[in-house]
This record gives sequence, structure tokens and C-alpha cells, in this order.
Amino acid sequence: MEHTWRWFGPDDPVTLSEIRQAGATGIVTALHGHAPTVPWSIEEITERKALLEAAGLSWSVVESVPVPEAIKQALDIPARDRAIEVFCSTLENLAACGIDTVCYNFMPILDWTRTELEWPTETGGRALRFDQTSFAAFELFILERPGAQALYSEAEIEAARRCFEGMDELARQRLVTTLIAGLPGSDQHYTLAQFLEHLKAYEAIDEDRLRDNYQYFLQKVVPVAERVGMRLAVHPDDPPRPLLGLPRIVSTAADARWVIDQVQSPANGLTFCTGSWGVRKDNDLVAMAREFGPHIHFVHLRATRRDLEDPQSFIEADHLEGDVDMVGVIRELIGEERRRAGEGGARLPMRPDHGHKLCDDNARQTNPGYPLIGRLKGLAELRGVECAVRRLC
Ligand code: DNO
Repeated sequence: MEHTWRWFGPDDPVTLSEIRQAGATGIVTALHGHAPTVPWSIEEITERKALLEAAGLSWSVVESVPVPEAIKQALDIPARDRAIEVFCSTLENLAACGIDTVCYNFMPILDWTRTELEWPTETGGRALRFDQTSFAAFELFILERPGAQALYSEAEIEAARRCFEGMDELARQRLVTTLIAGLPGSDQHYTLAQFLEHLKAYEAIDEDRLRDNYQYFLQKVVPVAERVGMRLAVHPDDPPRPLLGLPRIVSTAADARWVIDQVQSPANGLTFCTGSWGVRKDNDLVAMAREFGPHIHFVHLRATRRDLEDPQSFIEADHLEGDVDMVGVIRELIGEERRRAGEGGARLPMRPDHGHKLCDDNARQTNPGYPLIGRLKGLAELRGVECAVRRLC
């Protein structure tokens, strides 16, 4: 696999030189903060690419080209169609610059979601965590989302109330910021009032309707991607289930099958994110890596561990110590890579996804989930597994 590393651009406290030292050869990045209504220009893309190449790295994958709400909601048809045109122009310009893989997601309003960014691990590091009770406390007692009570049992509401009452003002504020002020990569920041407004827009959009909107998007975008030699890789929902009454439609193996079936094309593929898919016990990741192998254009390797008492809560574990059978997944991916090599085919970029804050990571303000040393450790462990599997299988 090609070893890549997510970099958030010139403002990322982790430098390109450090990334090379960590052992990555490819960069995963985007023009973060770019105006969503304007295509990325050839000049802007060329400039960013040159910066990476001057550091001895290549621009391996774009993560992400954002899919605007106008496309996901499709409530204003001309605005939706304009947004799709912008998305397609960005794909064309990226392809013209020699970039061939783009990750995106189709999660309504919120990208990935966590309730804790500094959860102490047993060995003294800091991890990201999703705690279902804290999340319910936010939804029920801070956001006070109309209709939310119906989604919870009495016992869950009671636990959420106790959790809410146990938090001081600062802790409540921190939870809000963590949930809706934007984790890295999402480029979206909301106040509570704006957030409720956005949620309202989804009152008329159930799962079927969101699927229709996604299908329309794929039917328009995939042919353009195929024509310019671009591989699209949808990122799964994180966590992989509906939140806040919003539909989520890329959470299971059946969903992945659905995506692939909408438009049969080598351009229509997946980001195989073990961390996101792996939160669900009913996702058998080894079987999924085997089944979807030819459609996997990009790989995120990360492990989560579900809580024993509440499997809806999870911690981001060490890369090899979560619920996922990481060795089994890597074995499947290497099998896929060998199959591709036999066909003279496509590269398979992977990145160590997220990492604990370890040692000197605490001395700098890196993006949540994206410190240097924690990811360096993750990459080293994953490369070790890869190397052993290659030798032995
Ligand atoms: C989190 C990431 C996500 C991902 C997007 C892809 O660390 O995996 O933000 O980049 O969902 O569009």
C-alpha cells in the first residue's frame, strides 16, 4: 500500500519534513477553507501540489471535496444543480493537475462526531471518544431538539439528565464546541441557533429522500469523474448510525453495496475506513474488505473499541488494539493489491487515521485526532503488520 498522511495545509503544526521522517510518501489534503461556491482553480491546485513536491512528497488523495448541503438537501433545485457543476469543475481541474483520487462524504450537516477530545488512556496518552450519554445530554438538555425525547428510553433520558446536571458551564460549553463547532476537515462551524435551523431543513428529508438525492448526485458526478480518470471514494458515516434524527445512509455493508450499484463505474468507489465502519458490531470488516476490494480507492486504518456496558459509546483505541481484526483487514487489502498488480492496476493509498496524543504531542496545538507522534506510532505499527503479512501470506 502507499503510505500517506493527512495534512491540513500550511497552517498545520505538523510539517511536511516531519511527515517524511514519519515514513509517509504521499499526502492527503484539501484546499481547506476554500469558498464552497467556487471550483478549485488549476492555479490553486498547482501551487499546493508544487509545495508538496518540493518537500519530496506527492499529493496522493484529496480529502475532501466538500459536498454542500444544497446537494444533500436538494430543496432548491437550481442551487443544487449549480453546486453539482462546481463539484464537477473541481474534479476536472484536479484531474488536469494529475490528481486521481477524491474522498468525500454524504453525511447531513455534521461530518465526524466526538464528545471528548482528550480522554485519558490507560497508558497516559489522550484519545478521542464518543460517549452516547454525553451526546444525549447535548441533544436533550443543551440543544433541546424538538422531538428528540422520542428517540430515547426513559432510562437513557434519566442518565442523560444526570450527565447534564453533573457538568459545569465550562464542560457544557466544551461539549457544544466539540460537537458542532467543527472537527478538522469539516469546514463547518455552527452556533446552537444555526444548528437548530439546519436541522429543521431535514424535517422533510427522510432516509429515502436522502438516498434519492445521493443517487442524483452520483448519476451526475460519476460520469464526469470517469471521463477525466478520477476515482471517487465515499467516506462512511462516523459514527455509522443516524444522529439527531438525521438520516445516515453510508453506514453498513448493505449501504456500501447500494452506493456501488447506483452507477457501475470504476470511478464510483469507497474509502475503506476501519474506524468508522468498525463502530458497528454487525459490520464484518474482513468480509467487507474482501467483498468491496476492487471498489476501494482509499484506506483509513484506525481502531475503535466499544464500551462493554454501552456499545453505542466507543474510544479510539491503539491502531492494533480495537474491535477490528486489523491483521485480517490488511491481509485482504494486500490480496487486493496483488490482484491489481496482476492487472497492471491502480495504487492503493492508506493512511494511519487519527492517533493518540503522546509524549511531545502535548506541547503543540495540533488538530484533534491528528498529532505527530501518535500517528507516527500508528503508521509504524501498521507498516509492521503489512510487512509481516506480505512475507508470510
Ligand atoms: C475524520 C475524517 C473525516 C473525513 C470526511 C471525509 O478524521 O475521517 O473528516 O475526512 O468525512 O469526507
